[in-house]
Amino acid sequence: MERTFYLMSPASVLAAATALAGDDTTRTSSIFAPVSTPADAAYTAALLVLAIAAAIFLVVAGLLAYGVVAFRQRPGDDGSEPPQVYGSDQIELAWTVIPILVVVVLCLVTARTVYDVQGALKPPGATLVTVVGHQWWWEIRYPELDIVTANELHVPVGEPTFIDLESADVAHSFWVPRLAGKTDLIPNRRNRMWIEPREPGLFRGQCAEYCGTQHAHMGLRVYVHPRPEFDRWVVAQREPAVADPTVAAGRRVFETTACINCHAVRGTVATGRFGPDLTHLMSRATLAAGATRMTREALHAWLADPDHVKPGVLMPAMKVDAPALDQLVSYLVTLR
Ligand code: HEC
Ligand SMILES: [Cu+2]
Repeated sequence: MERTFYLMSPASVLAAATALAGDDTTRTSSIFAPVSTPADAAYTAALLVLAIAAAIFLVVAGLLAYGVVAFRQRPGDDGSEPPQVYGSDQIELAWTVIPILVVVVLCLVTARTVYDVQGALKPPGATLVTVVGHQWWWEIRYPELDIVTANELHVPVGEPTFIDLESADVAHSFWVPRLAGKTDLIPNRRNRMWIEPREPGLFRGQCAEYCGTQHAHMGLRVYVHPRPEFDRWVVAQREPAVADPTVAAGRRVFETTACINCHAVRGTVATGRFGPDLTHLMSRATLAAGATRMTREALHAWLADPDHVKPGVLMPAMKVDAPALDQLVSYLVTLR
């Protein structure tokens, strides 16, 4: 996994992607399997539009097929023009009024769905999250819970979570197909959306607005938990970073390297915000917005040369020498 994808054969890319997807593939990201209120509304509207379009297609294609077969050229035709119909009020009214009715119905259904989804008021007690899009990762903050994490959003099941969307650089788009429609993250603007998942589990999302070379590796994972499990996650995330004395050497490397200008680890001198918060790094299943799994080896490869894992990435290779790199990785893996 520490190779760049485009140096690999299609078969090995597929193998790598399957390995990375792993257990997650049991839950697809199909828009046809909604599990959250806004996604349900969009799904219902989409089904109605599809049904109307299918009905129109069948009528038009059926008439066409009938015309082709019934009025085909036959032996003995005299080659003269068939009777021409001009200025039939009935026919012209029919092909004007029916499409207008169809369009009006589609407009009303769409307007209603948009109103239901966007007009929903935040009920008291809803979980609040701010998601900030970065090239190419997601900053996730829970303003009321004092939690900062990245790329993996945790929410309670059966309750609404309201999400404020912002961008630190270019336009991105937040899309978790089974939970809600897409909403853009625009610089200098705050968009809002919400989800209300009714099933626990892991739901995968992806940035849906091209935002630069690593747009495809701007994956998002939403973990939906039963309330008690979510509360336990919150308690763990609010803890300051583990301070394990056996990895003090690695911590020293971290704190004396430019890492701290870009990364924060709560309770240390590291307060940077350009890159993901590392306080509970190892609580995440994936590294670099889903580019690889979060393992010691992956971390090692990442720190040795992030560009090799995610070409074009905005984290520089820090050129830490080999012994210090080992110490640094040993420190990072204690950040649970
Ligand atoms: C110039 C700013 C910058 C510096 C310096 C920097 N990083 Fe990063 N780092 C980033 C950015 C940006 C990302 C997110 C990359 C992405 O996913 O596209 C990142 C990602 C990471 C990640 C993955 C986090 C996750 O949850 O996926 C780790 C771990 C990490 N950096 C550790 C370090 C360490 C250790 C150092 C010092 C040796 C360091 N970084 C130096 C900007 C920086
Ligand atoms: Cu993108």
